[in-house]
Amino acid sequence: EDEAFLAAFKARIDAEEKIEPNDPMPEGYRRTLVRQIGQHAHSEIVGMLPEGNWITRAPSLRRKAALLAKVQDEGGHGLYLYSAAETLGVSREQMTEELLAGKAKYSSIFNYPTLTWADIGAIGWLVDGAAIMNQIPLCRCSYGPYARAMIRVCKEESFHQRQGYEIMMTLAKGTPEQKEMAQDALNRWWWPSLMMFGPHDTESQHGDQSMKWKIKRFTNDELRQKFVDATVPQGEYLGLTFPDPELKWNEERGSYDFGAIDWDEFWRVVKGGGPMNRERLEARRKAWDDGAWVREAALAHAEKRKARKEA
Ligand code: FAQ
Repeated sequence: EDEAFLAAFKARIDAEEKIEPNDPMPEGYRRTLVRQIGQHAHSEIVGMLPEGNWITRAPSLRRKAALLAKVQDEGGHGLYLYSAAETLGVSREQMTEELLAGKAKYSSIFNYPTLTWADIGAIGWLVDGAAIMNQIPLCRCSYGPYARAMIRVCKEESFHQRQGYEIMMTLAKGTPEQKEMAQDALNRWWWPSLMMFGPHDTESQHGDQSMKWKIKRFTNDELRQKFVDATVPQGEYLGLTFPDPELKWNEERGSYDFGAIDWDEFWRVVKGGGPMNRERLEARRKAWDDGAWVREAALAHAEKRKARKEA
């Protein structure tokens, strides 16, 4: 890639032009997007599992209908995202194979178990809340298909976040046992939610380049701080406490200070050692294997039609 090409590409990025699938782009830009969009797609699909675990046990028909719709939305998000990645010349098959081989990641958050109904509330409130904080800026990502996919995804995530907060509100205002369940879920999901934003900026391998390419608009630490600032008052409104003795409003910064994240836990989970990693990948592998006959049949059908047309 010669300097003139790279300078022309940078000028387009600096001018806030959207990059489209057939536009020339540096190989690193393409690779970064395939990695990020592919991992984002995998996260949506794997993210259906922890909540799917509670569909048959939702406490009322209304809760069940809402949860069913939410999990279905996540499947849809995964499909838009795989399609967005495919515009960069990678196939869904390749991406799935990389996931199953442990080469492509998915969000660390989905490797924690959903132990009680309150976890469904905490996931909607915190996990979708964190996802929105991260994804709203992605609506302005320099790559057109990813940015456009994010607009609809963010609208749906905002419904998800509200349904979660409403579950938390109902439990927090319920019996002492229900409030205790809500508190326990917050205790378990708080730190993993902060980890969703990725390593500190100083440790973020891709961060600087992705900011320059305007794939990312804010750094990992900036988004994490915005999330803490938005979420702590919501937790206080619920009458719940956060499992962080160092969490404190900092008047000078106009932000909350918070305690140190356990990065050993983060990397352990990212590298496959979380409580549910093995189960999540097994579920994906089983779905892939069980669907093999559908892929074969679709292919055979397409070939037959093609042969018929040519005859
Ligand atoms: N988990 O250099 P950076 C959802 C990896 S929301 C696992 O900072 P980057 C909705 C990272 O990939 C969740 N791995 O990386 C939903 C890289 O490894 P690599 C999905 C992580 O890309 C809600 C290495 O660490 N959202 O699904 C994590 O600049 C409820 C170094 O990190 C997205 O994917 C992590 N938490 O920044 C569904 C959003 N963090 O790839 C169901 C799009 C970092 O070199 C229920 N992605 N790593 O092998 C992004 O914004 C970025 O990719 C970041 C990471 C911010 C996640």
